[in-house]
Amino acid sequence: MKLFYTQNSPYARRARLAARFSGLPVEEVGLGSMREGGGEVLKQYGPGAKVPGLLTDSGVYLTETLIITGYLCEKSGGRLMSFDERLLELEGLGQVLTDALYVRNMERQKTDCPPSVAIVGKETDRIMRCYDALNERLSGKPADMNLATFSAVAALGYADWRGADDNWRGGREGLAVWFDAMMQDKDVAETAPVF
Ligand SMILES: N[C@@H](CCC(=O)N[C@@H](CS)C(=O)NCC(=O)O)C(=O)O
Repeated sequence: MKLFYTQNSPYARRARLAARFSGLPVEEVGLGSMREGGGEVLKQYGPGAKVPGLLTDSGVYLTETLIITGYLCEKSGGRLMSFDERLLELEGLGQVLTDALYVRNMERQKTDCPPSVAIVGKETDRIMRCYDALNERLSGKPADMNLATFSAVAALGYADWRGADDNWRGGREGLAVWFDAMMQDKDVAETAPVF
C-alpha cells in the first residue's frame, strides 16, 4: 500500500499515524506543498487530489481521512481503536476542530478579496468550543495511541501552526499536559508540522 501525504497536513498526519500503528506494510510517499502543486501527481488516481490518499494493494485509491483510517483499522484487525462511543466522540471532535481551522485559514489567506468577518468569526467560535471540549475530555488522561487521540493531537498540532493566535494552551493546562505527553512518542513527534 502507498500512502500519499504532505508533512504539514493534519489530515495526512492522522493517516500516517494510523498506518504506523497498524503494523501493516504501508509506504509513505511525501509530496511537496499542495499550495505549490504538490497534489498534481494525485490527479492520476482520482478527482480529489488532496492528501491523504491511500493506494491499496489491489490498486483501489481511497480518499478522505476517516475512510482511510477506518480501512487501516479494519485491515489491522481492529488494532487502531475499539468501538467505543467516547473514542468516536473524541475522533469526531478532532475532525471538527481540524475542519474549522482549515476553513478559517483558507478564508484568512484569500488573495482575491478580503476575508469574511462573519466566516472567520463563526469558525473561531467553533474552534474555541472545540478546545474547551478537548480540555474537558483529555485533562488527566494518559497518552493512549488510537484513532481518536491521533485526531485530537493532529488538530492541536495544526492549531499551533495555523491558529497560534488562539493560544489554545491558555487556561487549558490539562490539555497542554496531555498534548506534551503524546508528543513524547516518536511517531507523533515525527509527523508534526514543520513551520
Ligand atoms: N476532507 C478531507 C480533507 C483533506 C484536505 O483538505 N487536505 C488538504 C491538505 S491539509 C489538501 O489536500 N488540500 C489541497 C487542495 O485543497 O487542493 C479529509 O478528511 O481527508
